[in-house]
Amino acid sequence: MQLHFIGNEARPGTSGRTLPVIDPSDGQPYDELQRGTPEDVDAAVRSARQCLDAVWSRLSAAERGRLLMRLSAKVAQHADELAAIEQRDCGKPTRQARADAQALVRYFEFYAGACDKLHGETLPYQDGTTVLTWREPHGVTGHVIPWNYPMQIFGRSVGAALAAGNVCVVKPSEDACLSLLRVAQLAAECGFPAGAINIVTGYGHEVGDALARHPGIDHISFTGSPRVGTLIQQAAAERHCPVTLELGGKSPQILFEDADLDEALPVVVQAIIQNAGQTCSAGSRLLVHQPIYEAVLDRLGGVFSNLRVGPAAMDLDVGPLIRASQQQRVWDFLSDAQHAGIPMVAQGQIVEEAPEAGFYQVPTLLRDVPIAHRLAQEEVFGPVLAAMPFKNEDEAVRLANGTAFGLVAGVWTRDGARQLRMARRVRSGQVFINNYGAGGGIELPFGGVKSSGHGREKGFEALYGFTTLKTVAIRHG
Ligand code: TXE
Repeated sequence: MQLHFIGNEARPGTSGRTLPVIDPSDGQPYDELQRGTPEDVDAAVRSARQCLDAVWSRLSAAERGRLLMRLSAKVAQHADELAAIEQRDCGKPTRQARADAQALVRYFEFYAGACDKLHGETLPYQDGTTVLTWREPHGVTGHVIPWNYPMQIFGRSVGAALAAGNVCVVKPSEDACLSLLRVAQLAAECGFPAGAINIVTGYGHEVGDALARHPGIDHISFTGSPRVGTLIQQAAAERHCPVTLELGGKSPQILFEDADLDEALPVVVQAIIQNAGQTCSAGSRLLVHQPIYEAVLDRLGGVFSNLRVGPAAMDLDVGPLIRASQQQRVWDFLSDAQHAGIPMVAQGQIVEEAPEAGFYQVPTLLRDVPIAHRLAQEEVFGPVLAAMPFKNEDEAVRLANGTAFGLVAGVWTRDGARQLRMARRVRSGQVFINNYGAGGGIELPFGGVKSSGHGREKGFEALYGFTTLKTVAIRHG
């Protein structure tokens, strides 16, 4: 039985109710979580505030950095244990679960080193006046975390918030929170003061909503669906609380006729099958220059039909999806595609060892997907790649920018001038040229434009979002 983590203690919730933890590989429950309440959120916020006032705000930036560095080392020591927890909870193939644990090590390491490099400026102003800017923490930050990369998203969001001098209340997803409860314990063992990191588990509409509305929360960061992002922003707007939103994407991979296909195609495949396509930056649309369209589909078709899907512990190309409703969501998209007459090029296979009740979905390559179809417009969040041809650069830009999202884009061409033109013309938070970083790059600022959200996480840039700037003007004559 899992408990909340508040004030460095494992605590039962006030409701006395629990939720099952389900293994996506076999669909069976194997543990229980607390079903949190607004009262539990309140207890966590109070614990965080006390910590901020009495301890955390009095630490120097270097002391915060040392704590984060210790936590990074501790996570590294426990990396195999954390990867095993994440693997079972989220259905991640072994290599992915291990990569996620290593990413958490790097996030804490990066933000440990960044703590004492965040500073303000002195500004030119009137004679006899000195003007300074200070970067101050918001205070108590709220973090609503999804189920696709719990450790990675915790690292980028909570790591940066702590580095900037905030204390945190975290609401992980009801579908995946075991690794984060363990990381919070490890932080306590490293000497993080009681209340610096608090975790309240439960449903989004109960715990997440209470967090977004709580008057003691000074900033809220959210990664998840556009629908819930809107709800969080509305709740936060009631009390003018700043928010950072990362709401996914429909990211294009754009292949020009002069692309190095031997380099590009393995990356294109990986960018849609990684984590079974449940990645905000998944390269879920493939835009291909007309002269190479057939050849590209031919080659990719061969690769897709050999992809194997099965239980997480088998460490195949693709593991299960997170839950039955997510599986149903992917099936609905595919059945819409079939009704619309969208041709399927190839599908992978589910291995015999996969239990019937697991949430499996084969990787699927579809072609000639019209830009207006929902398969080209909405996030499927499964291993489904929608290919379409383009005639020239203008059409490539029009298609790339033709959705409500704008998170990441990949451009594959050897032409240097075209590389720069495309990087300028595509509307997204990140553009990768001749490479693609689906979720990678701790150091690289990450976030979207349009419906993909606003604010930036990762890299040094994240620290600005977790601070507020104070201008101090001193008239001294
Ligand atoms: O997301 P939700 P779901 C997208 C992806 C996926 C779809 C639905 O397309 O298919 O969203 O997934 C919490 N107030 N992404 O339904 O509901 C919830 O408990 C406050 C993209 O799982 O947005 C969880 O912790 N919080 C994405 C978190 O929000 C609420 C990652 C995300 O869940 C809440 C996940 C409420 N009213 C899904 N309701 C990405 N950008 O990487 C739910 N939550």
